[in-house]
Amino acid sequence: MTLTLYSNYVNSAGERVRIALALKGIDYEYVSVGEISWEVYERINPQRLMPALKIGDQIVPQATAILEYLEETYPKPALLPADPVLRAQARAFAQHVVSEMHAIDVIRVRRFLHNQLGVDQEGIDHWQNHWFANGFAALEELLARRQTAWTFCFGETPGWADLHLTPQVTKGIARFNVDMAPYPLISGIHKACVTLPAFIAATPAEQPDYPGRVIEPKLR
Ligand SMILES: N[C@@H](CCC(=O)N[C@@H](CS)C(=O)NCC(=O)O)C(=O)O
Repeated sequence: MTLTLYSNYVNSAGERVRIALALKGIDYEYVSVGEISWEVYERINPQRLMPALKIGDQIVPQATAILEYLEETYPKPALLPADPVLRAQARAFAQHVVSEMHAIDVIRVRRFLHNQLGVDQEGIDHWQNHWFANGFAALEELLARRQTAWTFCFGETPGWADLHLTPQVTKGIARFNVDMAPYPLISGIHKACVTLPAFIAATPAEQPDYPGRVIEPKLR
């Protein structure tokens, strides 16, 4: 089955999928939404969010749904732990990144705050910092309560939770000046992940549409 990933270099939800594809060694075609235009992309993915995966002639939006598909269809190497409780904990950890952090810090939310509700840049920064700190504090505590201090979130090999955590941490440090000092467990796992080939291959700088530096989307 031919797989086509619609994403762009800076798309952190897409980066999760790119890491999974690389960890599983799956071939796919990369299509930059910036290059085909949003008008064209909207016809492909009515949710109008990146990423989306085209499987044959079918489209699947939402990174989590795509990751579930990949895990079910390409089970080796498994990204979720074998133990059912650890699996649930890995999913819960990932869901915290997706729903309680990323969904709140995306550009369309910041644009709405700024353009519709009149929040100034200082207020936007406050919003951003609050949700990054709130999210990372909860994730750090989840890691601290693990029964085993694994190298990665829930095992000795990188998986589901790590591929959610790493792009969020990288983005927090590089683009939002998040101070990671209060989160030593997260920082240790992030450090272990960013040196791995699958994680490097998924970074913004390795994508064909990378313009040489990350260009921050404008609020207005
Ligand atoms: N819940 C979605 C979120 C996708 C999402 O928000 N993607 C961002 C980029 S990281 C996007 O498409 N932003 C375009 C916009 O906000 O207009 C997922 O996990 O796939």
